[in-house]
Amino acid sequence: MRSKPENLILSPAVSEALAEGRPVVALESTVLTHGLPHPQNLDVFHSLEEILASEGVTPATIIVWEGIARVGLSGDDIKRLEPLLEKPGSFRKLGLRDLPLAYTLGHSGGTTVSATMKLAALAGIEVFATGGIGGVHRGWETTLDVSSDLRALAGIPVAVVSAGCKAILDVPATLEYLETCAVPVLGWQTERFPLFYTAESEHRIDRLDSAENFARLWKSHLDLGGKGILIANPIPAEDSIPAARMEAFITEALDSARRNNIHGKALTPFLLDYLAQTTKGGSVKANLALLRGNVKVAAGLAKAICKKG
Ligand code: PSU
Ligand code: MN
Repeated sequence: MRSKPENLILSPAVSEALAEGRPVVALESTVLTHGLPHPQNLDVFHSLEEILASEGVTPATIIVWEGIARVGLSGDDIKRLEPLLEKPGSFRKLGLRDLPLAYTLGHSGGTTVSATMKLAALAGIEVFATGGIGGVHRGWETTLDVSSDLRALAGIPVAVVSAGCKAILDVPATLEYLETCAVPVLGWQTERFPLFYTAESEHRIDRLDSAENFARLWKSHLDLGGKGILIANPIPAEDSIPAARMEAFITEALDSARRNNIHGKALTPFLLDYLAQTTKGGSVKANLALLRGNVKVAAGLAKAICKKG
């Protein structure tokens, strides 16, 4: 028998917004705990929450803290969390499968896309903004390393705004997997799948141009029994890094991961950290720009579905 999710707490702001039918956007926390160095992680947390607030949308950053999943953080929560975000290693990386153990043993952790989608859905939130989803890793033919983010998109009814998928992945294989799972992949005002740091790729996708059309499409998708949707929003052109330049760094990062025998859940943070160092912060700057862009688009989508009536 399923119990009421007693390890899930909504902040007062989030539960009021949801009760009143006002727009809410979920934000993940692995980017804060594992994706960005201090102090950029704190800066980005504040700036993403501010962007949403300025759009009239309630931010719901999702994180697990001492065995309790928090959906939305109050000012006091943030004050207590800030010193922990300064210390690397204070938080685990929690995918969906890690939540039961975290609840049981009182772990604290940043939630990945898969865990954040699940917690958002349980809270009643339909739109979630992240940087870039995980996907099929290069070398999957031998490692079988496919992110549970893809299974989450296949099974959890949340619309995820992301700058395509992480460029470190096997991008065509990731797109094939999403097609297999019947997950709509829609380019936000583009017909070219974005590659996280790079605005465009040669991979063609279907295009969606307006929040009004998103609201209609979302309703049809749910009526048809669909679950997740990926809205692929390119990094702003002025922040885009040419794919060939990034690819040289990515090849180096993958080599280093292989030499150091890094795999499993440690792989993505290792690769992103390697890129942050070798690009001398260039990848971090791009990551911040695309996150901001994704949050703005997500705000528009959340507002549009609130009006759908
Ligand atoms: N952003 C980062 N570092 C990360 C992630 C995001 O800068 O590690 C997380 C995301 O939360 C994404 C997850 O859901 O990586 C995918 O990890 P994996 O490939 O292990 O499934
Ligand atoms: Mn993996």
